[in-house]
Amino acid sequence: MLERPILYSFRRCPYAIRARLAISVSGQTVELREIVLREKAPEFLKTSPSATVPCLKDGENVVDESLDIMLWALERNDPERWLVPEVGDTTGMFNLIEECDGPFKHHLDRYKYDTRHPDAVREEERSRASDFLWRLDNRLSASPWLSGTRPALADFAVLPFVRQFANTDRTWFEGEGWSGLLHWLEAFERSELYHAVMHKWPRWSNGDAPVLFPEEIPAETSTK
Ligand SMILES: N[C@@H](CCC(=O)N[C@@H](CS)C(=O)NCC(=O)O)C(=O)O
Repeated sequence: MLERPILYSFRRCPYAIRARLAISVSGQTVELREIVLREKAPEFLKTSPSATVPCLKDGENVVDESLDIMLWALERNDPERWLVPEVGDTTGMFNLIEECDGPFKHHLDRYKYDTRHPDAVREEERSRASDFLWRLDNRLSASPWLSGTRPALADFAVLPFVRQFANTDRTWFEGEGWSGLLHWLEAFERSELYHAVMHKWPRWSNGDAPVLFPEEIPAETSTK
């Protein structure tokens, strides 16, 4: 019997969220194992070389980076054409994602977790992270999504991090005048896709019955 791919995940982790978004839209089904970061399951530690979530095990193949998991899913099936942006090209999307994962994430962590970084000045970190957000807002004032009228890979790779930034101080965020950015984030937070990937899963332990992701829709409701 063909083994189902296993996704080690953590509900609130923005990297894991983006992996789940791509898996969900691609129509792949995986076995989801919810990991508690302060007490990582030994099976997860044996699988993930970096000991970070998300980590996907597909047979003998281990995919340990969230962006690679997105590509793993979308290269199998990309019904909403996330890999084919309406405006620009994939290189442009990867450049934006690199900026998100690099400098933006660096300042986001130092803003959100400033007490863990004794040399960080919260407002300074927030302002540096905001440089990236101003640029996103600029693009999002011209079109509802980063690459035009429909969303693509860059939107879903970046949105979980912008959401984390926004939720650090939502009142401040909403007062910055980023109207394109705010609409973009709100459209994401209202979407069915977002809600489908933010389901609450119980912590996984070896021996538990497999939890499928996306959830199986019971046969009697799926035809309605
Ligand atoms: N580059 C990795 C980073 C993943 C990452 O850092 N995940 C965090 C959770 S949001 C993690 O697992 N940290 C390990 C820990 O807290 O022990 C990826 O894109 O998947």
